[in-house]
Amino acid sequence: MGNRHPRSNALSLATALVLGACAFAPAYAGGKANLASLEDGSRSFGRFVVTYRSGTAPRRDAAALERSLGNAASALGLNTLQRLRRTATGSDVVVSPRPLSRAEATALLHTIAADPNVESVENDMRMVPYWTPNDSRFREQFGFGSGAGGIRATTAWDVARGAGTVVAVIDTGIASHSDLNGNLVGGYDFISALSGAEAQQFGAFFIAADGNARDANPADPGDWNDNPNACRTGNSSWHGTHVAGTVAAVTNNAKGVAGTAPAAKVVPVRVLGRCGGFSSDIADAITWASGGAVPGVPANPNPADVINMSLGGSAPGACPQSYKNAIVGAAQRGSIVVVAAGNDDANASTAVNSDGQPVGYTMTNCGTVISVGATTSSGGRSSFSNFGPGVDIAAPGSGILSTVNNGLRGPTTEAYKAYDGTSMATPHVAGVAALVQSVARTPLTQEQMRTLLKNTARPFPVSPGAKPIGAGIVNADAAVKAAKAL
Ligand SMILES: [Ca+2]
Ligand SMILES: [Ca+2]
Ligand SMILES: [Ca+2]
Repeated sequence: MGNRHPRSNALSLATALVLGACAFAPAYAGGKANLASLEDGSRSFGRFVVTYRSGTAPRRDAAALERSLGNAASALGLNTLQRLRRTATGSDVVVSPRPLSRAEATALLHTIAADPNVESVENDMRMVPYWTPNDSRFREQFGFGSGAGGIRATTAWDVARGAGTVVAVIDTGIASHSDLNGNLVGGYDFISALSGAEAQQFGAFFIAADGNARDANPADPGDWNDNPNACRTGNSSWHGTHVAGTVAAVTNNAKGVAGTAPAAKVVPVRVLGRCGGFSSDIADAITWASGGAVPGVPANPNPADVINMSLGGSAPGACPQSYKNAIVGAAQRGSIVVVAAGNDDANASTAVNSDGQPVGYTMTNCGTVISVGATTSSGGRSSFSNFGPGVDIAAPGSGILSTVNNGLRGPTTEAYKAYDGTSMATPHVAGVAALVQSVARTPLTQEQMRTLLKNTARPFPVSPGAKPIGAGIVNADAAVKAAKAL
């Protein structure tokens, strides 16, 4: 029943065109040529649907059809137009021997339509799925939607899902989670042993908490601390598992959450343990994640297209030279480095250190990185988000639901929890960068990516006022479409 009305409309339109044919030949041809069918987002065309009038020779007879197509082809300088098959309703699907530009396709439609036997001809339009993942808690993930605070991922996913890309998450490691494990590949644990007086006071593996120094297993043993002499006490955070889930949780599995780049793979790189982690370990992790050589560590078989660093200094401080060097190397190897602006409601570019020097925050002050501020579900600046001229772009960072573990110390059962932080905003942008790289004809450089993400960002629905957090909220849909058009 659903097809009846459109079909009868099409038939009466065809009848009207046939009646007008003799007096107005050019208009007749143009009317039969459905030029609007070229507006399907394609950049080149090669597949068309021709419908010959019922009872005509090309409709009845393959040889006549071949002659008709051959005439049209030679008029345009093409060798041939090949008929693929006839549809159930009697139209013929034909293909050109090479991709045609829009102008060529337009000419072809006009030429074919000029044959009086032709009832209609159109581009075999490319349809796309309006894909919304079926994950049971997807409705709670405002960050992916098209509301005031959303990054428009739901529409971007009709164009790109990050297939073929790798995102390294340099963080606390990873807890096993059935809504994440399927998208993990490789990984490494870069947390070194303590030495000297620290080792004597706390134990050599106090930070590592997994009983050894660097090793090939990036599993997160928990980063709880109950020693107030070491750092603030608290339960395990499962921070890396949360961040990784926002990048690429297993999506459309009717369970839990979706990820920003559902078809990307995540390499978990462990650098943060109990009370944090050393810059020297983190610098090596950046080098390794991007495919560079680190002495004593096997090469990363999955070099990162994008590196997510939801970490930074706990107070203003100059960027360590080891980071700058590692980041320059990572960029040269083609990894896009995305970092968190920080959660101190401070200027990430000019905040002063204990000596009164305006040094800003590490990682924002580390050169070519893309720095991410946080926004709420209504698109306003999250009250904790660092800000300033070094912050490039913003993404959802308040109330972000993702994968974690229930363990207060070591891992127990898997769970989902909502966290706040620029740490949660950053993987949205890293995920969008993966979406972009998955459709770009040539992978974008760090600077090209920054420019594209900023140019396509959505203006803030709520102005951040005197605390700027970049060009706008990252717009996955606009970014992937711009990348495809490059
Ligand atoms: Ca270890
Ligand atoms: Ca380990
Ligand atoms: Ca899921």
